[in-house]
This record gives sequence, C-alpha cells and structure tokens, in this order.
Amino acid sequence: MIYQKPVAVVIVAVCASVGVVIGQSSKVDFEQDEVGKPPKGFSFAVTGKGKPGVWIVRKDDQAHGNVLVQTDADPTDYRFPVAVYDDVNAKDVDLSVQFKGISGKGDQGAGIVWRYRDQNNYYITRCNALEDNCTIYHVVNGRRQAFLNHNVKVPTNVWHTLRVQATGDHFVVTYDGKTVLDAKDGTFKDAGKVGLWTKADSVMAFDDFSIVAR
Ligand SMILES: [Ca+2]
Repeated sequence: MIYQKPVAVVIVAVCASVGVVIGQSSKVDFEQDEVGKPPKGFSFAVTGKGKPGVWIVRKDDQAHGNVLVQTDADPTDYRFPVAVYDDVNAKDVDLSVQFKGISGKGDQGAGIVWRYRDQNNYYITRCNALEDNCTIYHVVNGRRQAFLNHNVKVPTNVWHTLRVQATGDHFVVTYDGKTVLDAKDGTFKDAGKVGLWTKADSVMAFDDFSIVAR
C-alpha cells in the first residue's frame, strides 16, 4: 500500500535518532476471521442511544477479501457504534483504514477512534458520504463536539483511505492521501484504545486497519 510507506520511514527515523524502541505495529486485514461472524480481537460498544452495532466479517471484492462491516441500520440519529481494538493502548498513534460506504439514508459515516477511555470519551475523525465532508471531534461524557471540518467529495460504494496521525495535542487527518484536517486539542492527554466507528444507519465496510503506536 503506497500510503503506508511514509509510516515506516518515520518510525525508522525516530528510532535512529533517539533510540526509542519501536512501538507496537499491527495491520488488521480480517483474512483470518470467519465470514459471517464478528472479528477476533475487537470489543464492541455504542455511544449515545439506539441499538449496539452488529460488526460482521464479510467477503468483498478480490482486492480486499474479507472486510469488516457494521451491518445494523438502526436509524437512531445520536447512535455511534464503535469497534474497539483490544490489543493497543497508546497515546501517540498513526492509524489508517480503508472504508467504503454501502448504505444509509440518514448518514454514511466511517471513522477512526483514538485515546478511547470508554464509550463516552475519545477522539474521532470521520468522513461522511452523504455530507461530503471529513470532521474531527472529541466525545466528552457522551457529548460529541466537532473542532474542525473540511468539505470533500466522499463517493459511496468506493473504497477510500482515512488516516490520522496523533502526536501530543496535534492531529493530522488525511483522506485519500491528501491532508484534510490539521487540528490541535488538549482534551485527552493520556493513552487509550483505538478503533473504528460509524453513525446512525450507516452501513460501512472497513479493511486494512493499520495501527502504529509510537
Ligand atoms: Ca481484507
């Protein structure tokens, strides 16, 4: 994947210059997971109201093979299903994922979560195919508040790449290889979990979740 090359370069540079141990690095492609069931290594939660998400591994096109889909289209507006990756607890992270909007009349939002403490407290950046924008938020005590937004085309039924690099209070978000958000926020300073996110009736597919904890 072309977008991952800079990640590797940064890690090598940091290790060479300051001698730190390479952080945890994972790539989740769902190829070892059973189709029709939830993937291993994730826990599931919901922020707000409505039904929990139903996160199921499905077979996609030849290029993607197995992918993860949030399949439950409960239209409750203030409903945010989260799939939390169990193995990582980190502060500074470089996360990327491929996503594809499948359906959703109210929303078609797909996001990445970091510094997740619980279902009511975390950072989230997401792109929405109905709103054609990417936005970064903090969720504090269950209240989601945006702190930067950028309008960009997000076609449905097309795979896109969303990436966030979180370093201290500085967050850089790229969408399909272009920087769309560059924000600072000091709400959550401690390490937390990382994960994937959707909203309301969004049925979204995810693949190649790359996690680098620095
Ligand atoms: Ca896959």
